[in-house]
Amino acid sequence: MKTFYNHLHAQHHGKVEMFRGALVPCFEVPARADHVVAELQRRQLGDVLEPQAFDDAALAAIHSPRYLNFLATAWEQWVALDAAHAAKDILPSVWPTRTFRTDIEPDNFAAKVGLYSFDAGTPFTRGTWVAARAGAHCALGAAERIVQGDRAAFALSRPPGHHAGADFFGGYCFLNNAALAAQHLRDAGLERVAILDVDYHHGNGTQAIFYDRPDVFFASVHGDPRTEYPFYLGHADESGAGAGQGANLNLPLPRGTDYATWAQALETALAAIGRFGPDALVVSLGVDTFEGDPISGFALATDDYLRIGERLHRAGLPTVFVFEGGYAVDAVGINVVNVLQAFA
Ligand code: SP5
Ligand code: ZN
Repeated sequence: MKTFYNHLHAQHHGKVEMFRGALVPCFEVPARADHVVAELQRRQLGDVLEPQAFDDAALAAIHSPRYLNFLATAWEQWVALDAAHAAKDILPSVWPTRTFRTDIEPDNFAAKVGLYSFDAGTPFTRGTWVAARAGAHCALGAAERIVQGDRAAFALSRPPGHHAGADFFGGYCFLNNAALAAQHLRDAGLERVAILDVDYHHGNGTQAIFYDRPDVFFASVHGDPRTEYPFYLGHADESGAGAGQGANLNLPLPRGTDYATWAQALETALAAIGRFGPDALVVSLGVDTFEGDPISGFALATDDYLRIGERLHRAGLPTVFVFEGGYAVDAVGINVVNVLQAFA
């Protein structure tokens, strides 16, 4: 299985995120991807390639023009406010909640940051746009391998993507890599694509992007949003809208869930995907379901990731794996590569 990776990911290196009234060091760090690359190479699990550059039009198939323009210019706008800003990251501090307007982009920079974000845990740094774009190209490159007939490919994208919507960032995500991969498959002529999101956190961005579409099925196994981030989406009664009715499946599970229960939800998701009958599968591969994860609450063990990989192989679909969360930095490489190696 080929892996698509770009060293430019390291240019996204946030300093701090807001947590319980304090700024704490970011959990989403460059070392996460470095550990995955090292483990892939240690086990010799196929080539690690830099993706080709894709036109920004590929990003516009998922993200809005004004959001992409914001991402591309945010850092220069920030530094233009005050040269001293170059030493600090951008963090939002004000948001348009219910009753506010979101159709008008404010001139004020802080107001723009809030318009295009949903949490204070996702710093935008000097290198964020370069890294996020390179990560999106990894997802597009991996999807293109499937178009060319490979059984599987891995996008080692960083920053992650599944919390990013058509026009917002948050949850450490800026561009929705899994959505871009799925759309690339559609645009290449595959009629139906399924996305299976196994990250601990609900993929609110991916769900929102495809919620009213019948051609892309979204299934997610995740921590119950009543107690777990991102809180405001991911409930079991969200089944799609309009033409997309029935093409969304959420399987929320309580904090503390172990592999036996988690694996039953995986079966439910795969059965629904089987009924949908996709031409390919995109897996949002977060490994923050790991028992040692510092910000999550499931109890999967390192060997369980081998079983996940075997099970996904038995689903029998051409599969694009896209890296998402997983914050136990020393284990993230082993856990991700367990899935990939067992699949291969
Ligand atoms: C892609 C992804 O996995 N994004 C997750 C974003 C979660 N952000 C909120 C983190 C809350 C941190 N809670 C710290 C608990 C420490 N005990
Ligand atoms: Zn996550």
